[in-house]
Amino acid sequence: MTYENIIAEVKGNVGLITLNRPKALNALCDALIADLAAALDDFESDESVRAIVITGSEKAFAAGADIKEMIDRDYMDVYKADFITKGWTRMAACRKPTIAAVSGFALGGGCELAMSCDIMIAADSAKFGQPEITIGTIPGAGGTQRLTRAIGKAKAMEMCLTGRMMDAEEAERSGLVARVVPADSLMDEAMKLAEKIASFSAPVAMKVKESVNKAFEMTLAEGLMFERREFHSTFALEDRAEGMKAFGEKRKPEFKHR
Ligand code: CO8
Repeated sequence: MTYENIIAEVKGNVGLITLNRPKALNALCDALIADLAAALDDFESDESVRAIVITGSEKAFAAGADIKEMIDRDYMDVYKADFITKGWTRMAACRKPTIAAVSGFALGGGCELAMSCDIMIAADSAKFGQPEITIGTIPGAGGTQRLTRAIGKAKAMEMCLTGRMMDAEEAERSGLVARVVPADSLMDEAMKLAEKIASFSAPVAMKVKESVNKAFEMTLAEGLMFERREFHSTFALEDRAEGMKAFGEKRKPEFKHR
């Protein structure tokens, strides 16, 4: 499938989405968000895809929602259309593991999109920020929520209240990104990570993702119970039987993703 604002391709068992509006630093216009949602639908229904990487260009992962598209909208426009809810929540709703490979600017909605992914890997050139306050608005796709959970109140407040950008090294130190790598090896490292995840049982990886995400939604007792039930449920999988059998036989497991 070809899209106007992104490039979507399957490489081995990894679905790769490259945001592709270079002239606007990958600003997330409505059409791009629709393309992204459609590509994710495709990847979710493609059984060969077991992990998804989303990236931008060297200069910008994405410089935010498209400001030019928003300029003339009024309250009733965004309220009636429930602006952001449909397309924007698609990434967070993705059941397969997702990795954001971030180079350059990840600002506003760009930072929020990256934070909707399960793992963020940053090039040493990456810059994160929630600059909405500088244009008279506030984050609308998780900037005040996911950022606060990731890096804590002190830094999240500072970033959202001043629009200050955080570089890659600080982002790693603060817990926003899993790893910082040299810019020229970003895609190699992100694809390697995705391929590693894709080499494991797909339903098990989905259960890991769902369980970790519950930590942000439930009390500890509820989360522990959810985890235990998911753990129990892996005993219904052929891949659990194969994984443990292979360990006993000192060989590599051959997962069937069932
Ligand atoms: N929207 C539209 N166009 C943009 C955006 C954007 N967010 N960012 C950059 N561009 C365009 C510029 O207008 C410029 O276009 P043109 O050449 O036609 O003038 C082109 O991209 C290149 O940009 P610059 O010349 O500004 O490049 P610089 O290297 O000088 O600066 C910056 C790079 C610092 C990233 C700068 O472009 C900038 O500050 N961009 C805006 C960042 C920002 O404020 N982002 C937050 C947007 S609001 C938001 O994301 C709310 C999210 C809410 C949830 C989602 C709801 C949909």
